[in-house]
Amino acid sequence: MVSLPYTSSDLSFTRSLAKVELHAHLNGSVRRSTLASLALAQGLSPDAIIASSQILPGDTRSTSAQFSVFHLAHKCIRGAEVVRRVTREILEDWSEDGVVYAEMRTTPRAHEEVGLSVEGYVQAVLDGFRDHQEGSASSSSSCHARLILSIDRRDGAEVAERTVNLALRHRSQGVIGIDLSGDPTLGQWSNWEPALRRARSEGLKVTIHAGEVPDADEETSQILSFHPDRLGHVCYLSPSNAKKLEETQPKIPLELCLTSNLLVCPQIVPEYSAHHFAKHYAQEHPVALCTDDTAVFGSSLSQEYAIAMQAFGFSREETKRIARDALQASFLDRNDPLWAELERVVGQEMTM
Ligand code: 6MZ
Repeated sequence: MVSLPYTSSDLSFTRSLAKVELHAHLNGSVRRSTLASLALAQGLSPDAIIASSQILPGDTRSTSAQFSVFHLAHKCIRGAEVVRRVTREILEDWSEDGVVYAEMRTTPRAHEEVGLSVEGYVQAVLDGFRDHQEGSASSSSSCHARLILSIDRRDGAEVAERTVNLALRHRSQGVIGIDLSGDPTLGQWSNWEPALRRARSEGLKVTIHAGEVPDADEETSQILSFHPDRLGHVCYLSPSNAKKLEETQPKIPLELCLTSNLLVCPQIVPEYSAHHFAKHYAQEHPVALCTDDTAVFGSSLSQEYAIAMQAFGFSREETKRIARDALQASFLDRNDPLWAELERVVGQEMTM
C-alpha cells in the first residue's frame, strides 16, 4: 500500500468537501475486494491479481509494462452483469468519498466469449449509472455521472470512428464526450484525428491524454493545434509546447492526477511538491485535480486533495476553490438542471 503524505485533519476536511471527478478510467477504479472475488470466480489467484494490478512506488518497469496492469482487470471483468455491478460500486465508492459529480471514462470492448457486444458494454455501464442513482435515491448523497468513451491508442481509425458512433447513439443516456488514452508509446495522432474532428463537429466534447512520455513533442504540438476541450496529464511539455498551451485561447483545462504522475512519470514528477499542478494553478491556468485510476494507484479523490494541501500549502478556502474550478472544467451542459444544483453544492462542506 502506498503511504500518502497528508494529515488526517486535512483528509477529514477533503472527504467532507463536495467534489467533482473529471478523469477516472472505469477498469482502473474497480473496488479491490470485487476484483479479488472476480479473479477467484475465474480460477485466478485473488492475491496475485491484486498484487499485480497496482503500480507502486519504486516501480521501474517501462511505461508499456506498467500499462499491462490493466489487462488483469480486463481479464476478470467479463460480461454485462459484471460490468454493470463494478460501475455501480465505483459510483458508490466515489459517493462515499464526497464525489457528487463524475465524468467516468471507459473503452468500449466486446466480451465475445460471453456474448457481450461493444454496444452491450456501453449499455451495461449506463445501467450501472442508473442502478447507482436508483439505489441512492433515498440517501442524502449520490454521485451523478456522465460517460466519456475512450479510444485506445492501440486501435486505429476504424475503431475510433466506431467509438464516436457509439457515443452519438448513447448521447441521450448521458454519453458526453470522447477520450484518447492507452499506452502512450503506441499509435499515431493521424489515426484518430479524423474521428475526433467528427466527434467535435457533432457536438461531443473531446479530451486527450498528452505528454505522458518524453519524446512526444511533435504529437503534443499536433494535439494542441487540434484544441481539445480538455487535456490529461501534460507531464512532459517542451518550452515551445508550454508556450503554445499558455497562448491557446480559450485556455484548455488540464486534468491533473498527482499520484498517477508520480508513479508513472517519476523522472518529471519525482515528488508531489514538484508536480506541475502548482505551476499551472499559480498561472491561473484552469486545472482539475483527478485520480486517474483509484485502484491501480491506491488513492481516492479526497486523498489527492489532501496531498495537494500538504504539498502546495493550500488553505481550506483555496482547496474549496479547486473543487469549484473542477466543476467549471466539466463537460456538463450549463442548461442541464443538474448544473445549478452542482453549482450550489460543489466546494461546500457536506455533513456525511
Ligand atoms: C493513459 C490510461 C491511463 O478504459 O478499460 N488508461 N491511459 N494513461 C493512463 N495513466 C496511467 N490509465 C488508464 O480503463 C482502463 C484503460 O484506461 C486507459 C488504458 O487504456 C487502460 O487500458 P477502461 O475502463
